[in-house]
Amino acid sequence: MRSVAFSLAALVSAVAPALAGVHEVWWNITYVQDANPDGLFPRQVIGVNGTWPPPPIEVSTNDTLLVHAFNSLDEPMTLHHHGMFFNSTSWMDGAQGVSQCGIPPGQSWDYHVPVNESGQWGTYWIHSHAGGQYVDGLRTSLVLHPPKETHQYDEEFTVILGDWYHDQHHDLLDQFINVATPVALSLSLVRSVRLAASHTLTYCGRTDSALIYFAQNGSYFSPIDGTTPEGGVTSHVGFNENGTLPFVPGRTYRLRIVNTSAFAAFFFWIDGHEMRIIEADGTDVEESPSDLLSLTVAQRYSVLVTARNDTNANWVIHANMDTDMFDTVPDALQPNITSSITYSPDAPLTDLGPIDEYADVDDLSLVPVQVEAMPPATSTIELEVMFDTMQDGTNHAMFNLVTWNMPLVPAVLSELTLGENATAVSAYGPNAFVINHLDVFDIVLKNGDAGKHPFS
Ligand SMILES: [Cu+2]
Repeated sequence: MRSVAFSLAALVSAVAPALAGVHEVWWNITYVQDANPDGLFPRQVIGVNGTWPPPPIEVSTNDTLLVHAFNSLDEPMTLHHHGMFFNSTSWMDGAQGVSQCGIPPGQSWDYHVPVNESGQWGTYWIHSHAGGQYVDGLRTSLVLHPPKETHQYDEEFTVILGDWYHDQHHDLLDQFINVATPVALSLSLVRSVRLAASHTLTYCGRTDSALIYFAQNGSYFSPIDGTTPEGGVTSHVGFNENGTLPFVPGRTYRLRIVNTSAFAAFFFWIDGHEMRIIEADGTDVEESPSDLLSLTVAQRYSVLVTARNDTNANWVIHANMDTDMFDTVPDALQPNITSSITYSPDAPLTDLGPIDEYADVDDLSLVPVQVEAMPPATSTIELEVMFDTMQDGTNHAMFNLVTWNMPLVPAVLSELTLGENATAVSAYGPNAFVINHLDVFDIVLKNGDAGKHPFS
């Protein structure tokens, strides 16, 4: 028995390294001209290797992900792998000024994402975490495939949602922080909140339009045959009504829906089809029927959708922005966008129109497949969110009446170099919190503003 156990152990250790691979991508972060995904306005965006949208990434959980990022922009940039754990390598987390300095123009940085060690799978996304670069387009989906999925389905699609702006993010920010801009007006333009803890969000309250598009196996879906989108450099991808998901009767599909917005929450539903939620933000959950999904910024849900038995009609997919979040809804803004499910290219499109009432997903009622008891918290951090005018007349968002300024030395680098002073809270500027390793703490967020706000 003993020798069998030993030889098995030897076999496992000999085999395991060979199973793990490295999923490598080379990303040259570039400005891309003439992107016109909504067909309304060609603009410069931030893309990858001269293309937009940036390539969607799908990785096996046997592998690590290695992103070789080269910065061809004229300002520092970073990449943040949203939702991924970087246990003991937090300098790979990509938050400029918090976990790293931005990659300088003309320089490169390799992001090692330990997919095979983090114990995570499911639906994530990647975005710039420097200034508002992701508002300018530096964002894409990241799907992690375990060797065996919890739920059964025949095929899967990634559904990417996002608000869309015709102005560059620098112009949006300038309008907001301008001393001449009265606070009420400026707040309707851009809201920038930087969470000192780990994340930066740029809230842009003046979106111009919205996008929905699809990916599978690391590629985007082309426009429907016969359509000629006003796409410019983005005309190879089917956006909104120019895109469609092909369905075959009898099959069950997994849709991985990601909200990559800067600001807008979406309501999502499919005419003539029911959805069953099976994943929330990387956690598999027991099947939970849902007519309507609500996704705030950065949220992801996977749903199972079983195809209809008939091919007599195609059906509209709805993605409506939650306009309650906007201070004003400009006349030109169409907050409700559509795409479709196609059974037959010749069948008519069925659009059941608006729904009576929006409702949020009751996410607290979702049941994880692997239930883990929540450990008791040993401390509480209270953060009150406010937007107000500073003494110099500029408008800022703030936690507990203190706005965030990017430190010269990112917090993680201070932590790694300060030795025994690393736990001195004063080393990290205002609104910093020092907690003990493996402590569990609650964050209580209080929204002191009149508008709704997402946090991630
Ligand atoms: Cu994020």
